[in-house]
Amino acid sequence: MASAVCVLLGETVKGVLHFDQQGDVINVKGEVTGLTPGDHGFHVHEFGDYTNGCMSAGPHFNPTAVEHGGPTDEVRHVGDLGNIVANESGVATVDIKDCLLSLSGVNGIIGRTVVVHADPDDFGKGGHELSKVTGNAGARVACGIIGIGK
Ligand SMILES: [Cu+2]
Ligand SMILES: [Zn+2]
Repeated sequence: MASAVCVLLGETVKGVLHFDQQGDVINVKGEVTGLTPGDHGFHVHEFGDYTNGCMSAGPHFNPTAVEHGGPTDEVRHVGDLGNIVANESGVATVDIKDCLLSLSGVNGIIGRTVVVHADPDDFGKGGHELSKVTGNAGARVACGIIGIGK
């Protein structure tokens, strides 16, 4: 299995993401539209469950039970992909390389959910009570379940 795909759907926020794995590196590429300009928290959450919308996706995917962090931090959730940045038109071009996520094994993300948030992820450093849990990234403005790609 070398690729996965995710269609993000929210009230106004939409997007498509492609995941391609080469060895230990996953490249996440795509475009998200309908955002407010600026940074938006971007994570893989634990469950591929949409029964109650994006809330059913549960917490950040965190198989090692550690604190929340930024994507380049040593201590981080597997699902912590940082922020995507929307331009003045509300469009974020996503091109992220990550070595912790995987398409299989204990860090496997197939069947889990990508969530885009209303606010920036503070990478655990914001001093808010939620910083070390979620990066205090606010509401879930779009999400989509990660499926096996062609
Ligand atoms: Cu999230
Ligand atoms: Zn996290």
